[in-house]
Amino acid sequence: MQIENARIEELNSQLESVHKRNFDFHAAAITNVEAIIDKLIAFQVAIPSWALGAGGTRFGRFSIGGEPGNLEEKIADVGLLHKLNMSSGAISLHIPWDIPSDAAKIKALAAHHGLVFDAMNSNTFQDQPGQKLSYKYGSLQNVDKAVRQQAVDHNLEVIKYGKELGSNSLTVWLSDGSNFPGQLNFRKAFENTLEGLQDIYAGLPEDWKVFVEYKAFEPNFYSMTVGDWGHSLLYANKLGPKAFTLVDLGHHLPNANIEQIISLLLMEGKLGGFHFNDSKYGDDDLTVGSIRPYQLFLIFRELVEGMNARGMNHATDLGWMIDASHNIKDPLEDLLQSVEAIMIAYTQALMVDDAALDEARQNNDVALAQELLQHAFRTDVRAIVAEARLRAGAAIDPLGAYRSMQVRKMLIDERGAVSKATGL
Ligand SMILES: [Mn+2]
Repeated sequence: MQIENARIEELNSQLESVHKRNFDFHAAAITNVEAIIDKLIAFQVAIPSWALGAGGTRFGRFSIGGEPGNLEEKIADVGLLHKLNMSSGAISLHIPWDIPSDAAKIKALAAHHGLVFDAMNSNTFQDQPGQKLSYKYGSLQNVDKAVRQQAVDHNLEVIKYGKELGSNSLTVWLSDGSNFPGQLNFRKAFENTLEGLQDIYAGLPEDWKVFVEYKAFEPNFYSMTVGDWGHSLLYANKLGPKAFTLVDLGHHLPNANIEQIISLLLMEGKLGGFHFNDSKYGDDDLTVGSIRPYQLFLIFRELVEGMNARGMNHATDLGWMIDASHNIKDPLEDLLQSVEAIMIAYTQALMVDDAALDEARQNNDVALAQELLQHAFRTDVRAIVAEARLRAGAAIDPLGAYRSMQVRKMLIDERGAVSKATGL
């Protein structure tokens, strides 16, 4: 299905006068509101292909119906999201789930929906049907050179597909690690992994980046070979200028100060990509901003401050992606909510009075420094975000529009109630 512009305009016209009143009221209190709106319009968050169906836990999976059954339908779903919010203009693919049989056709289809291809993702955390060697004891860290080579070859193949589609980055997340003390020699596991990453790095096209994603635990519960930002930064520094650390919000030990990690990675010029989600306990992969919105704001605050300090383009110099799973909600509704939470936190981060904050810090005025941050966080910026959307041609209220148009019902009519998407 496709959403017609006229339908969006019709729904917007019903909301426009209330929106205008809200916007005028809130905009009057923000000094740089026009500059903020320009930045919001430019900012795009990639949608991962594996988040468009119902997610599962190890206990079960409950289909929501109308799930995309192939790459074409996944692109169509992201196209629907982008049409509604004009902030989801990229899709991130996962190989082997999304191998394009006809790259030119897939590229044209994405362009038709206004989408580009974000980072490509490899998969060495599962064994695929017909695969020669098993990743049961790790991929790049494996004690068997032949298994390591198989994992390297897979990543090189992912780069090949990415080149065909016009992507320019590869995200490597390894589930490698150990479940029990004694299982691994940590140093040898690191060295094997580095050697494999070097082989992959050598296969990167000139204008590509590789993102090394870390995760503190799961699926291995004693050690992870790329377990934290220190490990990832070590690999990235040893690999070279095209290698960067990728931060996934759910991949830390409880209560880690993620905003500080971000500040220091940006200082080193080694933050490359970002995966948004939210969690209460571990890698819960919940809707962005649903549990800890203040943490999300503080993270965005460091992102904006650190990118500004290096003269970086907010929209293009880092890879922005949602990496979440949807066990009980309609994934498309959940993704609309996540993008909205990201745009709100970004807006609030852009509102912080940097000069006043610098001065408060210089004077060791701790209370004022806190006030300056919390003033931005406590400001209702929803109308600012909606205005940016309206100007970009999207819906004032994307979730409301999605429901008014009965998009899920139409997808179920089109694809059936038992379709099942590939993913996590
Ligand atoms: Mn991730």
